[in-house]
Amino acid sequence: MTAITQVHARQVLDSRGNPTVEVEVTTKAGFGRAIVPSGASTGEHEACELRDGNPSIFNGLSVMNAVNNVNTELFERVKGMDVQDLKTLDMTMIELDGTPNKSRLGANAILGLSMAAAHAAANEKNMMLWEHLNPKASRMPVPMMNVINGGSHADSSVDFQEFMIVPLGAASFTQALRFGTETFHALKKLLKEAGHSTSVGDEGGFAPNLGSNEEAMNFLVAAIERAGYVPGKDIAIALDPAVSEMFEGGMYHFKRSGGGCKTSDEMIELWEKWVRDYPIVSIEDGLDENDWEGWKKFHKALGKKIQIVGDDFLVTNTKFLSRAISEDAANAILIKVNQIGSMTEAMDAIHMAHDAKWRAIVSHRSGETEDITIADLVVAMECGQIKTGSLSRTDRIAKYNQLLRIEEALGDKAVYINPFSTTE
Ligand code: 2PG
Ligand code: MG
Repeated sequence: MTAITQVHARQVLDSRGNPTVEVEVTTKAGFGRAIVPSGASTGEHEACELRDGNPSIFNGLSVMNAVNNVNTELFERVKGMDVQDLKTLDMTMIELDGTPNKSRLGANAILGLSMAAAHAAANEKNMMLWEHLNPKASRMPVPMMNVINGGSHADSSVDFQEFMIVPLGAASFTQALRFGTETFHALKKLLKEAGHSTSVGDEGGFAPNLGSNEEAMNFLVAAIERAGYVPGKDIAIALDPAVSEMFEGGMYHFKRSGGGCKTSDEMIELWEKWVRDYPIVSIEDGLDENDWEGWKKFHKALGKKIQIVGDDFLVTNTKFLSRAISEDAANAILIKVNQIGSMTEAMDAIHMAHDAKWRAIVSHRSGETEDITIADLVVAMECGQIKTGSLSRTDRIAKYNQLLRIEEALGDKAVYINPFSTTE
C-alpha cells in the first residue's frame, strides 16, 4: 500500500521569479507535493543547488537537469520503496548521488523528492504533516518576523540583512501573529511619516534607505511602542546581519551605509553595545562563516545573555554543528532544509542540537514559494522558534497561515513558550 508508484518533477517559479523544483510523489493510497526554496546569501558549505547555467535561459538559473534527475534516475531508484520509511528513502538517494554535497543529482532534486515523500506519507494516513512526523508534538513556535530587509535582500542603504521582531510575550501563536502584524503596520506608518519608502524587500519587510543601521533599530523599537507593546517584554528584537556577505580581505565592510570597516573584535564590540542599547534576544551570523576564533570569542562575550545562531556558519550540517558544539562556538543552529538537502539530515541536525541543549530554529529561504513544509516541521520537531519572514507577501504568510491551522488543530494541547525566559 505504501510503495511509491509515481514520481513527477517540474520546473516552477519561486518568489523572486527564479526557477525551482517541484516534486510530486504518488503511492496507491497517498499523494504529496513539495517545492524547494532557494537562498540569496548562501553559505559557502551548503549542499549543491543544481542549476543549468545556460545564460540565455532564465539567466542561467533554470533547473531542468535537477527536474530530469528526479524524473529518471531518482524515480527508477525509489520506485517501489516504502514512502513511510523516509530515512531509508533519503539515505538511498544520498548514496545514489555519491558526492559529499549532492552535486551530481542536485540537492534541489533530492530534497524535493524527500519533502514530497513526507507529504505523501502523511496523506496516506490522512494526517497533517506535523502529526504524521510526531503525533505527540504540541509546542508552537515563537516567530522571528523580518520586518526590515537590508543587505543582499534589498537595494537599500542598510548593511545588515534582517531586523526581526519576536513576539515572545504573547499567550499563543495566534496572538503572536497579531502582535507582529500590528507592529508591522505601525512600522509602515512611522516610515511613511518620516518620508521613507514603504516598498518591501525579498522577505516582505520594508526596505527603506536609512541613515544608518542604528536607525533601523530605532524604528523597530518605536514601531513596537506605537503598536501598544512593551519592547523586550511583549516583543523583542532578533537580528540576522548575515555578515559573511560583508566580509572581504579580513575585514567587515559597511559599504551600503558608508560606515567604513571593522575587524572581528570590533564587530563583537558593536554587538555588545547593541545588546546593551536594544532589547535583542538573538543574533544570527554576527561574524563571518569561517571566523571560528571570532565565533568562540563572540559566544564567550554574549552567549549567556542572548541566543547566538549559526546559519551560513553551520549550514544545517551535523559535521559543522558537532565541531561548534565541542568548541563552544555558538548556542543555536538555523535549520534550512535545502542547505543540507534532505528532510532526514535536517531532522538529524535538530536532534543533535537538542541533545547538546542547543536551540534549533527552523527557517525559510529568501526565495520561497507557497510550500508550507517548514511550518509543520518546526512543530513536529518541537523547536519552539521559526524564522519565516515578514507580515506581507504570500510566500511568507503561507507559513504563518499553516501555523494558525496547526494551532487550531492542537486546540487545548497547544503550548506557546517564550524560549528566552530561561537562561541556559
Ligand atoms: C538567511 C536567509 C533567510 P537566504 O540568511 O537566514 O532569511 O536568507 O535564504 O538568502 O540565505
Ligand atoms: Mg541567515
